[in-house]
Amino acid sequence: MSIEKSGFVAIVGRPNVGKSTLLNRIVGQKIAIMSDKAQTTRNKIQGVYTTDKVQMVFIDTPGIHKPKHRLGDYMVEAAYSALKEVEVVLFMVSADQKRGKGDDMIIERLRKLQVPVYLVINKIDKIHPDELLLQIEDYQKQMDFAQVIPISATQGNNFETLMHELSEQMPAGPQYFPDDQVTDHPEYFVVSELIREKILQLTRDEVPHSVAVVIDSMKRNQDDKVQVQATIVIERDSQKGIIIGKGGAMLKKIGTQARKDIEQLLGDKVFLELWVKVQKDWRDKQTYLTDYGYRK
Ligand code: GDP
Ligand code: K
Ligand code: MG
Repeated sequence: MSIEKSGFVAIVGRPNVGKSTLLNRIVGQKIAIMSDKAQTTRNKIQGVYTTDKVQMVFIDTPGIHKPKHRLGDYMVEAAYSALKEVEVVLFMVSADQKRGKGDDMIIERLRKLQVPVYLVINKIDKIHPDELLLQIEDYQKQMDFAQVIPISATQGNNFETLMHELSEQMPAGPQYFPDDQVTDHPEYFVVSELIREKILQLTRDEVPHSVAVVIDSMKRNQDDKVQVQATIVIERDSQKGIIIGKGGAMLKKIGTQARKDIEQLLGDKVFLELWVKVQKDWRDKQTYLTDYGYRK
């Protein structure tokens, strides 16, 4: 058998509804390795699901609910425009939470889409079936969903149904990724920009705009914490002291503030490690970074 159908599925929903948990179930393993392959889209490919007949590429759109930082508006627009190009959008909500402002904000945008939107009500293990019916009724009043699928991402209820319905929705298409590839990450550059922004804000005019931040690695741990290692590259030794600060105070401040923004961006806890390096030819590296496809 070979792949006959393929397509993209976007998962949207406010934080903690269970998007990562579902993705982990989809890829059948904890996402621990992120490749450094370039991506042109601003939305991270979170998981690839491959059977003998169909390949579905799941993208997470973390920018949707967090338009707070400098790249915010751009991220939100990019996230929503990406939704036009997928085969299905999964709008995920949590069965044990009432519809809130965050949900309404997303629904408002989803209503304008031409692509089918599935309402995925997660965490049904936490509630009584009567409550579930009320939830479904409430959401169906907000917009027309192509499907309503209640699931439990942790227990696995209805998971097969969801995968089956999605597979049915996929058009004829090629295999985009090799069988064994489950994830890919394009967000290096935005993460490096967030760190660079903090350096410029906190050191003011003492460090020139030519400072570069290179992401050495980005890995997701077993507990879903994202581990980021980055190097701040400067051109002169004199700048090193400014960035590190007295007893490392400045570097710590940069790290703390950047970490908070990165957490907002990714929607997960982040462990950030920063190094400082003097290197006169860092511009080569910056060229390398633009290869990641990020364009403001
Ligand atoms: P995300 O922010 O949307 O990616 O949400 P996560 O996948 O990180 O899940 C947030 C929390 O909800 C975690 O503690 C999960 O273990 C929990 N969770 C996710 N799915 C379910 C579910 O189906 N049932 C229950 N009881 N908890 C769940
Ligand atoms: K989370
Ligand atoms: Mg998550």
